[in-house]
Parts: sequence; structure tokens; C-alpha cells
Amino acid sequence: MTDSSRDNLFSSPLGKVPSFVFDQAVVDVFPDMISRSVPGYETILAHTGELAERFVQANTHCYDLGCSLGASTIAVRQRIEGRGATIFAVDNSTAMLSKCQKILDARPDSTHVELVDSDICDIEISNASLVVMNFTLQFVPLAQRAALMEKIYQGLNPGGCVIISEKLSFEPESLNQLLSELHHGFKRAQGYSDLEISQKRDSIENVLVPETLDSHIQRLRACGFQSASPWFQCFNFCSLVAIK
Ligand code: GEK
Repeated sequence: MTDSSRDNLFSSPLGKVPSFVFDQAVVDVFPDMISRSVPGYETILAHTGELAERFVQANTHCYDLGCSLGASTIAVRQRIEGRGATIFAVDNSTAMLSKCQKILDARPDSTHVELVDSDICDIEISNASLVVMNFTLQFVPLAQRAALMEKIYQGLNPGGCVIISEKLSFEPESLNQLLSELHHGFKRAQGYSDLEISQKRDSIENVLVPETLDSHIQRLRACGFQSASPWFQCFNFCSLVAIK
């Protein structure tokens, strides 16, 4: 990795830390940022591919909601070749999508990927056998999350699968604190300084709003998902699978 693609966005004192946005500066360092910030990211991607292989049906739609640079799309695509599925990779950061397009163009594959520049709350979901939301729901305003999950449930075919990976919050606060400290220890071990960790935390405050595991499971059940469970957790990061 060249120095320019290493995430050092928060390494100098920023004074008043601006709210986090997915702009070009983030796009330029994104693979390094997410892999050094999210424990288990690579494991979650690999198993997103495995779940795709199990659940994606011929001639159906897959959705990668909040696709960023397409890492989940690529993990899915390489396991579903020849099924005639279409992957809709959706993001509302134009900077992310234009780099994502270049990455996908450099890796041709027979599965059609359509990039959609939109808020995931505004798209239509239909004929879906797989919906992936890897670390995206946490950025959707709380008040819109139930309607989004309901739309996903309605757009999934029976037997279809949704994968939701998220940062979690915990109760009581002492447990939240512990898991957050373990996460910060992970980031320190990945080379982030205390200043980077604390400025990033300030920047994502009120932008990334985590919920408890119970809140996620209850919302999934309220939509109609009878089968819903975490399949992976490391500290305060978790991935859930739910089947219609
Ligand atoms: C990966 N899934 O590498 N509508 C559309 N896109 C959104 C919205 C929204 N309402 N809110 C946020 N995003 C990826 C990683 S990153 C996670 C996902 C992270 C987009 C946002 O622009 C960004 O690209 C992505 O969701 C979240 O597997 O950075 O922690």
C-alpha cells in the first residue's frame, strides 16, 4: 500500500472535528480505513460470499446497500457466476460509486452489476434472493430504519436472505464501555494513535448511530422474519442473518 492510501485523516489535531462524510478524501483511503477499523471485516466479507452461494437463486436480484467500493458485491459476485442474477450496488456517495465502477471494470465477470446512485431508503426492492447491508444501516436515520427493513422484507422472495452487519451498542453502559475499549485496543494494535481514535469517534458521533442487538432482532421479527440471528461478533461489531 502506498502512503497516500493509508488512512491518516485524523492523525493531526483538527480543532473542532467535522462530522464524518463519505467524500473523496475518505474514498481514497477507504479500504485501509475499514479493514483497520472494523474487527472481522474480512471474515464478514468472506462469509457474505458463502451465504450468497447458498441463497442466491437463478434470475433473481441481489442488493448491496451502501456498497462503497464494492467489496461485498465482489464477494457475492465471485460465488454466483452463471446464475443469471443481477446485483444492484447502491450508494449515495457519488465519489464512492465512481471509484467502485473503476474497480468493477477492472474485474470483468458474467454477473451483471448495476451501480445505483441513490439513498437506499428511496430505491425499489423486488425479486430479491439476497440483500446485503454491511455496515450501512447504522448510518440511516433511526426514524427511517423500520420502513427500510419492511421494504426489504416485502421485496425478498420466500427463502430469501438478508445480511446486516453493524456496530452495536450495549446495555448497561459499563458493558458498552468495555466493548468500546476492546474495539479501541484493536484500532491501536492496527496502528491508529489515541488522537486518531478520539477524533474519529467525535467525527462519527450522531452520524453512525449504533443500536443494541435486541433492537435489531426485534425490528426483524416485527417485519416478519421468523429466522434471525447473529452469525458473527467481535467486540461491538456483529453480523446478522435473517431468512424470509
Ligand atoms: C463494504 N458495505 O465495504 N443511502 C445510500 N448509501 C448510504 C446511505 C444511504 N442512506 N448511508 C450511508 N451510505 C461496504 C461498507 S460503508 C461502512 C459500507 C463504513 C453509504 C456510504 O456512502 C458508505 O459508502 C457506506 O454506506 C457505508 O462492505 O464506512 O463504516
